[in-house]
Amino acid sequence: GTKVKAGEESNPNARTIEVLQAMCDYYTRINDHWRTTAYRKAIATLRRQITKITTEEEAHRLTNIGRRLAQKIEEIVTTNRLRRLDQANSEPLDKSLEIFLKIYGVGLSKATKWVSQGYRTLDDLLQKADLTANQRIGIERYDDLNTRIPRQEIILLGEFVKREAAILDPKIEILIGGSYRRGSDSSGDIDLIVTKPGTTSSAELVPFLEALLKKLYDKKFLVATLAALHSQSMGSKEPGSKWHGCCILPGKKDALWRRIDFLLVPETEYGAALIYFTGNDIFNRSLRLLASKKGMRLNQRGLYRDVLRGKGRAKVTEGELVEGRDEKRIFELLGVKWREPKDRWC
Ligand code: DCP
Ligand code: MG
Ligand code: MN
Repeated sequence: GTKVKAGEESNPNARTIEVLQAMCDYYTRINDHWRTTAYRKAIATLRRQITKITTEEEAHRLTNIGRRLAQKIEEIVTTNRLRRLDQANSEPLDKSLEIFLKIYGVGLSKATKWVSQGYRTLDDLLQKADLTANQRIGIERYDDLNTRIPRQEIILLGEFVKREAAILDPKIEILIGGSYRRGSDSSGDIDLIVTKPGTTSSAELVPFLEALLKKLYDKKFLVATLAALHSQSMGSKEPGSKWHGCCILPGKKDALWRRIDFLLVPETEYGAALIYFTGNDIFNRSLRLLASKKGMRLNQRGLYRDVLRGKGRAKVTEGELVEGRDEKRIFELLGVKWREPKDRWC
């Protein structure tokens, strides 16, 4: 996003960051994840600089800034603009494509295909296209699902779930992760991490979640399922540990449909899962890379050591679990200073 950190104006690279951010926003809009990530990383690096970076060479010496980005940085500093950005702004992305790309769960290939088939509006899709159940939900609830959720509503939604969960099983613990845990004042969805003391596998939590989901449907809190608990569509290594769907705040007038995710986590993996589900995604990637450089492996289940790696860091053996339970301990073992969730947005 276009988040501006306090004190950004005083950063010596403020103008460069501003232009790169606009370029990053453009790549986000056209769903170019690879370039979006490259720009986000470069911006994160620039934010940490205490001097103004003025040349390609200087920029290229910094972490996460490749040759082409370094050239762009020099161009911005010398001309105060970026030709590539001017060009992006003057070639408005095909309007239909832009609309289709904002349908929940729709990527560039699907959106492009629909445009090439002659569809131009959401109505065209509803009436003529061959849609999956999820695509239909994404279109019918297009405005709702493209509206960010205010922090106060996240709190209310979370309280609703926690209340029902406590009635079913008072030992269950539910924490709101994702951007909410990082302190965002609005979120794209609500991410709930479910655990229980004494559990060692997420399978032990499945009966509870099934009962909870049923109750939440009965209470008209849940309104749609996008990825069921037992679907393997999400490529999860442990099927049956997550659920994705939509919910509304019961009793609220004109309540919008909101995206809601549940993640089941045994106590033994809670710390690693917290790190993963708190994010953000870039922060997670950098921690994982660091672990791999230290001969370890971090995933959403734990930190492992003695991982044998072959060519290109490809994993050969699983390694031995060092820590899964304790979030702070994982930072320590990685040799990283503890970062509060609010400081984990890049
Ligand atoms: N995550 C990740 N890599 C991904 C997707 C997710 O590491 N490709 C992790 C980090 C995210 C967390 O899962 O913070 C939750 O995913 P969300 O997509 O819900 O992202 P956020 O909660 O961070 O942001 P938003 O406000 O858009 O929901
Ligand atoms: Mg989220
Ligand atoms: Mn989510």
